[in-house]
Amino acid sequence: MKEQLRQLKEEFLCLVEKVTDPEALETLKTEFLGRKGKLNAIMKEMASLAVDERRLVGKLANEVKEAIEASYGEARGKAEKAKKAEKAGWERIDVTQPIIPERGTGHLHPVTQVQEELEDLFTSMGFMIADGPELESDYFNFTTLNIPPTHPARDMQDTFYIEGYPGLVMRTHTSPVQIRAMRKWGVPLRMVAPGRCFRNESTDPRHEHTFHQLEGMVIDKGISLAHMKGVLERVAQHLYGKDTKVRMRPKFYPFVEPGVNGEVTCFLCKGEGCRLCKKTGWLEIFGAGMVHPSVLREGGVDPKEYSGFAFGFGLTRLVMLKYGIDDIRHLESGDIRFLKQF
Ligand code: FA5
Repeated sequence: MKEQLRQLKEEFLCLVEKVTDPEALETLKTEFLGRKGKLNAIMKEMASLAVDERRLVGKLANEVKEAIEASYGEARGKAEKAKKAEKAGWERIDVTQPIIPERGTGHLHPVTQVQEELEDLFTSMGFMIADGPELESDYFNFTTLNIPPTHPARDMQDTFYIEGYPGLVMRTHTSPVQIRAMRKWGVPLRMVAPGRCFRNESTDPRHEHTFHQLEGMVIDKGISLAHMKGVLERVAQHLYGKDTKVRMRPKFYPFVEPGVNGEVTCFLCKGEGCRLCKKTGWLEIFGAGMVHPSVLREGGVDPKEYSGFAFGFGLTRLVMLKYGIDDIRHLESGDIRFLKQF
């Protein structure tokens, strides 16, 4: 009888796998566990067993019943879900189905392509890749970066606010990852953090409400502006060729001191002056500077012992320059005719 019970269980487990219709599953269960079902038919023979043997067989029968019920429950859940999805017209994905040739395969967005290229370059220089939330706290986005609530620098980066959550903003830059990274990994630190940013501003060919930046930060003992220039030159030459020069001019950012505006020689006219660089011979591609002591303190780092630099590339701007895209708005448009070109 024990063998019969084991076989009964195996038989059910085998059959249940093949049934996908909820009603058919119910019928199968009744066939095995119903009043006139297979399990009861076996149990009827139990009366002829000795008391001890009957106890053992009874226990096994219960286990078999529980196993059958459990696998029935699981199969029924799956079947009902599939039926519901079918009713709602959800797409069934058959991963073995060959692609439709005329649609072709997709590819990475140009911003992602340039982002991955830069991630490779930075990891080869010993940088780690960090990440931070797009919905950021006002505190990390501004206050910890030396931009207190009443600071006029907040006007330059108006953003989107979330109704009912006054402490949260869509991050206006990737710089809050500086603080998050220092607090999480401590020093020495070498990281880059690419990501999406948001600003509430009128859009034009060079400005979008949604765009990408690539933040970078290096903190260690004895780090100077010369290290910063070396790293940024390496990036510029990687992007635009060996002859590219980097020019840094003072610019105010509350979270660095000194702060600079970084430009590279125009790759189109090689510094001669053209339409792309507005006849200046230079293209602006990043903001950077030596990390302000109070920002280091916010990150839990002692500014007497450590120094560092940080930079923020306009990643979307780099993509535009690399591919000669004349209007930033194409990049977030989702227009497949545009994206197919890259
Ligand atoms: C910043 O956002 C600073 N966080 C950069 C920084 C990091 C400075 C670390 C010092 C140290 P800024 O607002 O200048 O700086 O923006 C940096 C780059 O982001 C710009 O050069 C530009 O390429 C890009 N950018 C800014 N606003 C927009 C926008 N609305 N659309 C597209 N790109 C933008």
